[in-house]
Amino acid sequence: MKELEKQAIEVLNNNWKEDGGFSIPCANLYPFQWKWDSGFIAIGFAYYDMQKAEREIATLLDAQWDNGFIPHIIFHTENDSYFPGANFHQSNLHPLASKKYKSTGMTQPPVTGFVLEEIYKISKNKAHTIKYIESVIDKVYFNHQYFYENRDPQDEGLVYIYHNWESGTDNSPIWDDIWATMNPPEYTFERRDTTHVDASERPSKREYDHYLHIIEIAKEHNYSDEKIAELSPFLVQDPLFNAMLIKSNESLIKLYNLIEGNSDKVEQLKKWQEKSKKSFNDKLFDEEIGAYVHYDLRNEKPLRYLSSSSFAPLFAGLPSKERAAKMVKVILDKFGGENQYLCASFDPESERFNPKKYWRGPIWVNLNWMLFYGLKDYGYNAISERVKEDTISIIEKNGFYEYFDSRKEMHKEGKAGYGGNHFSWSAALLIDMLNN
Ligand code: 2M8
Repeated sequence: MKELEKQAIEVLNNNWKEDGGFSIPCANLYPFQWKWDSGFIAIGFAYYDMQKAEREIATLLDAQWDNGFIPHIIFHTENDSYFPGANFHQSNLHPLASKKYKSTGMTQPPVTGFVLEEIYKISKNKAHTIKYIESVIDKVYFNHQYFYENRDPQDEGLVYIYHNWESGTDNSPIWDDIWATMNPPEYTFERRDTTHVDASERPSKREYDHYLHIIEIAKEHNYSDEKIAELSPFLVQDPLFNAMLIKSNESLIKLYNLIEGNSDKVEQLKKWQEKSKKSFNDKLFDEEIGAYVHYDLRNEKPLRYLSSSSFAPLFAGLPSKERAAKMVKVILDKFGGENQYLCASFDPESERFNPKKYWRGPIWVNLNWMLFYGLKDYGYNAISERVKEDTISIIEKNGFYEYFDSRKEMHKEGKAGYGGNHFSWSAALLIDMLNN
């Protein structure tokens, strides 16, 4: 085993909380369980400790609400190193919220379905793993049902997110267009993130005002989906989020086919899938840009920007071969210059690009991981390998950071890793890439 893989295992083991049966993304900065982090982390565990992989997902699913919703943060412990915490979010306002766990009232990209399939592929004891999957898969199905029944007001097969934190790409420049339509009050609160990480690498105070304001609106209506759809100033169909749902639908179909007696669920999943795939391609592909873009459902217009989310649909097999070829050209022309590591999280040619600031430009390992597999699936082996080699290289040079500068010259001194260090999904997905 490579030294780097050993280090990755150490990062994961240190972030594991045995009592609660879950992992934190990173000490101090993110001291609870996050939904999509958990999925990526479980993939890493599956290579060397299947029991932890299983518990990670089981714990997440244990926090599911009675309407199928799975929250984005589960506050397993009291910890004031993070803001906004459980007391701010007040998930108990929703009548169907979990009585066992405090959480947020928003969600994150639905990765859990495809994570189960990944775990199954990695498993050396398939008979055991399929039994485990059988014990949890209905909860994931119920979560997809929640999305289709509550987050798709125009019955398009595309679900909305109502908060930038639901996208996972928190302060993406794409959201600037939405902030320009809002004028929230200047709230008084104490940020904790900027006590752990340099403020130049995190969102601004004014951005946080917007983030909190949307939650205040949702809270005023007890996190009612109907009211949120009617009133939230942020209502977006996100290509990353929807691609994750579609990818997970596909995995659920495959896994249910391995378990007897689920033909009704498979039929329903196929129906969702057909509609979702069609709308996704009809509505979210931008021919001029040559990739997928977000759609602002509140203001009824596309948000025409290139970001790493624009390429995530490759991972879900969504674009036709012709479209995939266009996307690859865009990746190489705009993100893949010889002085750049792949793949920046936002268009490096845009004036909104900032290579140090969180989701406004830096490289993220989870998005690279999807790109690596997506490109490989479409037969772009050389560029897929480049994404993998670049990912390994930036971690080797800097450590297991949360995000990385895309400019090669910045890596010479090994100080081009930003945000939190010893970050779980950077470690987990590196383990996967090293084994593929
Ligand atoms: C970041 O988001 C949290 C809020 O959810 C934060 O900044 O406080 C994002 O990168 C998100 O995608 C990630 O899941 C989370 C934990 O790693 O951190």
